[in-house]
Amino acid sequence: MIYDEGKIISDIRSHLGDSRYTHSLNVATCAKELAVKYGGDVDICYTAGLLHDVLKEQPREQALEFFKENSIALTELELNAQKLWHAIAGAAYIKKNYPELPEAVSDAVRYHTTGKAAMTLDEKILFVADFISADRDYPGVDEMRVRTQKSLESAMEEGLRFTIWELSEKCVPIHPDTVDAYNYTLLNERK
Ligand code: DGI
Ligand code: FE
Ligand code: FE
Repeated sequence: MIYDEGKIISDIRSHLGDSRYTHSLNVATCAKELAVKYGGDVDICYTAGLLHDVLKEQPREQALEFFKENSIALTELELNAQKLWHAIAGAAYIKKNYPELPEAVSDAVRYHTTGKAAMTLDEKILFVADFISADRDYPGVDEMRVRTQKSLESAMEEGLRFTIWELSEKCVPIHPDTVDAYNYTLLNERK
């Protein structure tokens, strides 16, 4: 890998507990495999996989402070959806602490939770790898793995449907990027 893997791994190790650290390594490995299969950028996908959840365990007050310091304005929905914060903060953290990395890495991290319309290949790869990494064992993960072998878009469509369904069941607000991502796959990427 062309980036400083040792620095990145010690950085995520210091930010994350054991299971989320293992998850990050698994997502990176999976993203690398998908990059090989689908012609994505192996280094970008692997690096984004390592870093994608780097700020997932940041305490609430610290995250709010980070947004303030970096002049990041959250929408009302985002302020009320703490699960989305680590993608927004994580992307800004990467830009700040790893200026040597291509923007494609922070972009993939930025959209790994919600998705968005018209994602790049590397963004899709991270999004799907996060659903099917070796540590995932939710009901339906096998179907997601089968779909991933068929096409990334088929897996994205199913993943987004699952997320929207689950959030609706729990009366949790759905981010516009999540809805846009779902509609875009249905309207433009159905094969
Ligand atoms: O960080 P991970 O757990 O590996 O996975 P992730 O970054 O995909 O986060 C999943 C969580 O994010 C899950 O609890 C659902 C939540 N989420 C995903 N899309 C949306 C969302 N939450 C809200 N409120 N709105 C969304 O559109
Ligand atoms: Fe995440
Ligand atoms: Fe993750």
